[in-house]
Amino acid sequence: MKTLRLVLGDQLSHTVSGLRGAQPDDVALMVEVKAEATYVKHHKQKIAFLFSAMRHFADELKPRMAVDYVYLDDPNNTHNFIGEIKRALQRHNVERVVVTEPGEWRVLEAFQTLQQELEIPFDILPDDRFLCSIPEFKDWAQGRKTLRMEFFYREMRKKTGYLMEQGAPIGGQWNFDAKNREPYKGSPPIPKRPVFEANDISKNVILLVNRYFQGHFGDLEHILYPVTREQALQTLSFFIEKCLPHFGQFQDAMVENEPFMFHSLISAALNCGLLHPAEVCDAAHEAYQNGTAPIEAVEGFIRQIIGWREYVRGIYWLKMPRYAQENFFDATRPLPGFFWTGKTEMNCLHQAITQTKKYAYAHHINRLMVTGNFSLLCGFSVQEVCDWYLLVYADAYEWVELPNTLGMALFADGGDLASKPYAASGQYIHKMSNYCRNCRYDVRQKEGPEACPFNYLYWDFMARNEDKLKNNPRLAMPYRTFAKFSDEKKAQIKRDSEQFLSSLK
Ligand code: FAD
Ligand code: DLZ
Ligand code: SF4
Repeated sequence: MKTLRLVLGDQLSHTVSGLRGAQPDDVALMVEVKAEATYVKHHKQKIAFLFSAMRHFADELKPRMAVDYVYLDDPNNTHNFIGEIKRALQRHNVERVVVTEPGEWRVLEAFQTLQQELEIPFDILPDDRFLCSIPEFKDWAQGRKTLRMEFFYREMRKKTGYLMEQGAPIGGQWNFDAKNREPYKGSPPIPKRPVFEANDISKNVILLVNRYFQGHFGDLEHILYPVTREQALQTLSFFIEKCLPHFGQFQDAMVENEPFMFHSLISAALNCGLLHPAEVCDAAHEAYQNGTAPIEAVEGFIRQIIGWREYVRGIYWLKMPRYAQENFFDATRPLPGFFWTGKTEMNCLHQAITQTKKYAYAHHINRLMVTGNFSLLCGFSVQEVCDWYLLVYADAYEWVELPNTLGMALFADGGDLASKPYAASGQYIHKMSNYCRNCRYDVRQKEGPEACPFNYLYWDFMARNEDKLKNNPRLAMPYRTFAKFSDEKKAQIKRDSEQFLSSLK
C-alpha cells in the first residue's frame, strides 16, 4: 500500500516506527513550517539546528525512498503540519498516511482531528525510541500513592540490566549520589569541546533563520549541536572519553564562563532522534566495564537517561492535558525583562541566562537551582516560565520540558514529581559555584540592600506558602527555624522581599 510517511523534526531516526517497513515507492514527507517555530518563539539556534538536522536527514533518506521536503521559503507552504499533509496528499497518489506519535499533546490532538477528517487511513504509531513505553509507565503508576523517580529507576535498572549483577545493583547500592555533587576547584581541566564546521546546508539555514526569525531570542552565529548522526556519535564519544570520568563528581558544579563543565551535551541530539538512549547507556556501561569511568559517574549518568528522561516522559503522558494547567502556588507575577537579555546584577542569573542566550544550553543545575529556583521564589507565572524554558533550550519539547519546569522547578503540580520544592537560599549557589565572588550582592548578608536576594526571598517564599507546605515532613526543619525568627527579622524579610519584587521590571 503506497504510503505517505510524515517525519517530524524530532523524529530523525532511520528506525523510527513511521519509517519502518517503508517501500521504495513510499514518500517521506518532511516540512519546515512557521507554526512550529513560533507557537512559542523558539531560540534562533534551536530552529537552525533542527532545520539543518532535518535537511541532512532528508538527504540520507533519499536512497531509501522518495523524499518530499517542503522548505520554509516555499511560496505555497501553509506553515502548519495539517495544511502540509493535505497539500502533500494532492501531490501524491497514496493509500494511507503514517506518522510516529508526536512528543507534544497539542500536535497529537491536531493529528487525531485530522484522522477523523481524512478519507484514507492515517496511522499514528507508538514512538518506541524510549526504553519504557507509555502503557508500561501507566501500568507502573497504577495504584501507587506516590510516583517517585527513584522507584521507577530501580525497575528500569532491573529491566535493562545496566549495572546489575545477579538481580542486584553493582556496588551494592542503587544510587551513588552521595559521592557526587562536589564543587569544582579548578582541577582536572575542563575539556575543550570539538566544534563542527558549518557546511553549506548549515550556512544556508543560518541565513534563513536570521532572516525569518530575527525577533526571536538567542544568538546565532554558529550551531553548537551535531546536525548529523555521525556528528552526534562524535559528541557521544567525546563525552565518554573526556567527560564521563568526572561527570558524577562535578554534575552539580557551576563555574563562571564554563557552561558545559563535564556534561554530555547530547540532549538536543537524543531528543530529535540522532541518538538512541540505549546506545548512549551502552557506551557509558562499557566505559565502566573497561575501567575508564568510575561507578559513581556511570551510575549517575545512566540514571539521568533511564531514570529521569524516561520518567518525565511517563509523567507527561500520564497527566496531560490537565498537567499544563497546574498552578499549586497560584503564581502569576510577570517574568522580568532580564530573562531575555541577561542584564541583571545578580551574577548567577546573568551567567545562566547569557549562556542560554549564546548556546541555547544551560546544564541542569543552572536550570533548576538558578533560573528555576529564582522563578519559584519570586512566584513568576507558571505559564510564562514554562514557555520560556520551552523556547530557550535546543533540547526542549513539551514532553520533557513541562514536567521538569512545572513539576520539578516550580512545584506547580503540588508534589506529583518532587517530594518538596527545590527552593534554596544563596548558600546553595555559593557552595556549588564561583558566581558569588563577582556579584554586586553579598551572599553572606541576609538582610538589607547589599544582601543576596535569594537569602530573603527563600524565607519569604516559605512564609507566603506556609499553609500549603507546613505539613510536608521534609520541610519540618526549615519551618522550625523560621518559627524561631524574631518578629523584627520576619518583618525585615518581608520588607526586603517586597522591595526587591516590586523593583523587577
Ligand atoms: P547531562 O547532564 O550530560 O545528562 C545526560 C542526559 O540525561 C541528558 O542529555 C538528558 O537526556 C538526560 N537528562 C538529565 N536530566 C534529565 C531530566 N531532568 N529530564 C530529562 N532528561 C534528563 N532536558 C531536556 O532534554 N529538555 C528540556 O526541555 C529540559 N528542560 C528542563 C527544564 C528545567 C527547569 C530543568 C531543571 C531541567 C530540564 N531538562 C531538560 C533536564 C536537563 O537539564 C537537561 O536534560 C540537560 O541539562 C541537558 O544537558 P546535557 O545533555 O549536557 O545533560
Ligand atoms: C521545534 C520544531 C521547529 C522549530 N520546527 C519544526 C518544523 O519546521 N518541522 C517539523 O517537522 N518539526 C519542527 N519542530 C519540531 C516539532 O515542534 C515537534 O515535532 C513537535 O513539537 C512534536 O514533538
Ligand atoms: Fe547569585 Fe546571590 Fe551569589 Fe549573587 S550573591 S551570585 S545573587 S547567589
